[in-house]
Amino acid sequence: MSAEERLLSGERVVTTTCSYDCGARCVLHVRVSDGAVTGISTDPGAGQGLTACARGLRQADVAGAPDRLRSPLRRVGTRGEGRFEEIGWDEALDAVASELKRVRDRWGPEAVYLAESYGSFGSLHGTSTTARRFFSLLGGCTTRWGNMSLEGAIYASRMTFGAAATGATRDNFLHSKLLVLWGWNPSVTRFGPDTVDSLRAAKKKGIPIVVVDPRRSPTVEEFADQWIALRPGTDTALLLALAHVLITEGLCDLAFVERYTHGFEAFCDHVRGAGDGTPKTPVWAEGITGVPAAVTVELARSFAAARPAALCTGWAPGRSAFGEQFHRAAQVLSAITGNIGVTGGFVGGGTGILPLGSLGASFPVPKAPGPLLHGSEVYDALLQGKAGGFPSDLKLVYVVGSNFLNQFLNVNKGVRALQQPECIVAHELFLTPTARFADYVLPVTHFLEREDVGVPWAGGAFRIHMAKAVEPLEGTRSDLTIFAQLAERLGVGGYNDKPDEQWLQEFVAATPGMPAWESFRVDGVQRLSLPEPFVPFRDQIENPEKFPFRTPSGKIELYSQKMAELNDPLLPPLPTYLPAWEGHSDEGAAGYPLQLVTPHSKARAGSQFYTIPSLKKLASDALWLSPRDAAARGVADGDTVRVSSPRGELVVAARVADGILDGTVSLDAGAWYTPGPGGVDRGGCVNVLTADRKSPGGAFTGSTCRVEVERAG
Ligand SMILES: Nc1nc2c(c(=O)[nH]1)N[C@H]1C(S)=C(S)[C@@H](COP(=O)(O)OP(=O)(O)OC[C@H]3O[C@@H](n4cnc5c(=O)[nH]c(N)nc54)[C@H](O)[C@@H]3O)O[C@H]1N2
Ligand SMILES: Nc1nc2c(c(=O)[nH]1)N[C@H]1C(S)=C(S)[C@@H](COP(=O)(O)OP(=O)(O)OC[C@H]3O[C@@H](n4cnc5c(=O)[nH]c(N)nc54)[C@H](O)[C@@H]3O)O[C@H]1N2
Ligand SMILES: [Mo]
Repeated sequence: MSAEERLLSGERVVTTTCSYDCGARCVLHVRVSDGAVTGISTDPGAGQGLTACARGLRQADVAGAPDRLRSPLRRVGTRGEGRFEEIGWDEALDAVASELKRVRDRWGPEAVYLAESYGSFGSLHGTSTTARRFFSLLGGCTTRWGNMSLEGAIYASRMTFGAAATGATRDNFLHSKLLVLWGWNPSVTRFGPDTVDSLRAAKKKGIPIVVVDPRRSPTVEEFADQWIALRPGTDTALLLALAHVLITEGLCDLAFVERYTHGFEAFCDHVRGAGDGTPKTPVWAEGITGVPAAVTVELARSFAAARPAALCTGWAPGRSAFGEQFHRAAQVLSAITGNIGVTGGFVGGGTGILPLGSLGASFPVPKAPGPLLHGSEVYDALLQGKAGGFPSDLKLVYVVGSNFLNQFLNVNKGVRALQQPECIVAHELFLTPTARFADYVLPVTHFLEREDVGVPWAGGAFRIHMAKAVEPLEGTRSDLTIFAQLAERLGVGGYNDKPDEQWLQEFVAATPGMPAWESFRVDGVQRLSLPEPFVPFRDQIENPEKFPFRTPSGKIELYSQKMAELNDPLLPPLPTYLPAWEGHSDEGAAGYPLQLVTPHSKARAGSQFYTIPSLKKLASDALWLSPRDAAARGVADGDTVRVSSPRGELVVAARVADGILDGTVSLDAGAWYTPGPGGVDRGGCVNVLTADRKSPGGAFTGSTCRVEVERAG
């Protein structure tokens, strides 16, 4: 259709972006006619580097899905059974307000556990911010600490650099002489929409790329000149062995070390084995990681020779038992080779903080008092309460933008724990495995039905205006509206006293680098033009007297003084390989010989879109099994297999192929828990297998799990 024909037919095109917790944030052009979405496209030209993926292009299927919730629901069956009756909004809001009041009056605000997450990342309609603001104004509640994605990276970044945010813009890749993508799969798991484009440009330029991953991932297929396969959870051993080569062969950047780092001597002693009598040699690491010593020596030499070189860490290796050690070791390796704060280097760790601000101005959250639980403690806290040493007896669970039963560790314990509270409320678009356990489900709007500002979380120097494409689906309300209406019922003032547009206008005005609201709204996309790639800690390196690192020594802490003060053998001051529970060498897990990794899916954002047929057919929800491990179990490609751990069992199809290390299996996270006979999950939800145990530094341990596999039936 030509532009003229469009105009005549009354069709308009608006710009928006997905607001999910996906690393990308891409341009969507939404065609709307007669109040309905008629198509979605993206714009590889004008929006260079912001090209949407299949998930974005199919959002009309999500917003218009037949299983989308269209009425408030009240439970009539037993918890989790999934039987509900439809009720009116007034009745639902009255009931939820009265439950909140009852529980708070009787047990105090800390008896409410707010289970919020990032169903929406919008600046105004963010699920975490809208919920936290409500409960703060209400006087507090119990909340969660521990970032499920990258707590290991955050912890390490704070200890090493005194800062949580360490993101760089992606044009930086083009200035590296060597890229090592470590436990990172950006061809699938999106980290800024411009990441893959920049990697493609780097590859075209001839920059060598090494990928370190137990799987031959799509990133290995697309980019790797060399694939180094190591056993999951052994990364720190390999990083220390690389450091051993650098130190013993005199390949460190000593001028950089001298000027900017603290604790080099102690680190060298540690690597040479002064403390425990074990030098961290490539041969030592080979026994742990499975990576041949010669490969380690060669990688160390080429990393040192390539100046600058970028050691780009993903988050899955850090989302594990002792995951903070992985990020500490990677950061130290970058520091001793002088690759911090320079164009073409990389700081393994967190995300964000560009001149536009990290996550941008967003709906303000006043400070709420209240106890904190780590995400891995929530089920024990629900089951045991104060008697078990937890800060409160939880009576009401309030879920906003999270499918935590599916996405937290140890689903079967979660199923038992969710029988405990007196009331569960969920704001949802779909009847997820978590929402099935609610007493009240309140149906919410989709992002195509709201105006907002989209902010990338991984080093993207841009903002996207999210136009409201269509009116909310009948029967749904935004989280903001729901909380405002509950606030009114509970006599809480000031929750939302402005129209959406006024809030957004204020956010934009308060964000440096943004144009006037009206022109942003018309242009749709605001890109920052940066004179050179944005690199974290450039100031600290170029002008160390004026900008010291915010660590006790004012330098990059190879030896962390803060960690030394903890005096905790599981959080040692120097990056250390600590053999993991359910790691490859854990004899206690002998009955479960295979290590499970759980990557994110190309067809989902977390657990979302699992029920959308057009996306489901793009998913590859099969268990990857090496030919040797398959043969040992009599499993052929396509067979149905039973996967078990001490926590639970699931059945799923097997995909037998080269491309995964022997002893390791892989199943994408995010499939929906669908219990069948005997509680065996038929949906393929990995977290029926994982253990609800946190790493000492707070890392979420979804990548740490041992399992056994057998042919089913
Ligand atoms: N398409 C898509 N994109 C997404 C998301 C999504 O659901 N779908 N989710 C977003 C979110 S919330 C996040 S937090 C990020 C997640 O981003 P990441 O945590 O980086 O991604 P994962 O897919 O879990 O894992 C990346 C790679 O690490 C490998 N790996 C696993 N364990 C180990 C290990 O012990 N050592 C090494 N070296 N490698 C290992 C896996 O095989 C995989 O290829 O992605 C974001 N982007
Ligand atoms: N084993 C294992 N487990 C993992 C991971 C792993 O790699 N391995 N990854 C972990 C990571 S990195 C993450 S981030 C977590 C993700 O865990 P969650 O944040 O709980 O995951 P999502 O599946 O994204 O759930 C978001 C929910 O919000 C709903 N939603 C969407 N938009 C809105 C809205 O506007 N309002 C409201 N109220 N709801 C909305 C969606 O329907 C969806 O059910 O999972 C973690 N779990
Ligand atoms: Mo995440």
